[in-house]
Amino acid sequence: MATPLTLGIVKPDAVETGKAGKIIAYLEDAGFVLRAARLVRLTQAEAGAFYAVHRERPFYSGLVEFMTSGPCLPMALERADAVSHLRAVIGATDPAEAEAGTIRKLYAESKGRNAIHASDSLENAAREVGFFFTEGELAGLWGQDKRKVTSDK
Ligand code: 3AN
Repeated sequence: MATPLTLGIVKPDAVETGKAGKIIAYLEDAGFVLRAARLVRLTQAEAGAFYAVHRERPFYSGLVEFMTSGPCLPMALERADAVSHLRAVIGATDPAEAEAGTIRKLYAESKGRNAIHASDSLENAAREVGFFFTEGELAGLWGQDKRKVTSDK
């Protein structure tokens, strides 16, 4: 079975406008379990490294500036088919093109300020979860006995 963990980040626009709780509630209702989460203020170096894959894109410097503009909330999220399911529920990059009922349709302002990040592949999910959380945190926050079974909700 595919790894059930993926990385979501409530971006600075959604934290600033008080949407973080609503987004977490949406994700929990969609069957995701919060394995780890932390409010952080990324440095330029951290945001630049996280989005290094977009280094050559015209929006890169604006993206780094935005992601460092305020606190954001990285989350290690567990669910069956976590990567593909999170991509499905966040909706298109541009909220104007996102399907009704998706997180970006509900909470995003624009293509740049689009409320949430989600890993786009299994490989990136592993890298991105590791960018924010240690193995010890992922294993240690939930005792094995308390860990919820991955939901197919
Ligand atoms: P997604 O987040 O939907 O996977 P990507 O990977 O194409 O989208 O882009 C990463 C991030 O870069 C987006 N979440 C968005 O914040 C920003 N971004 C992408 N395209 C643009 C654009 N044309 N103008 C401004 N920001 C953009």
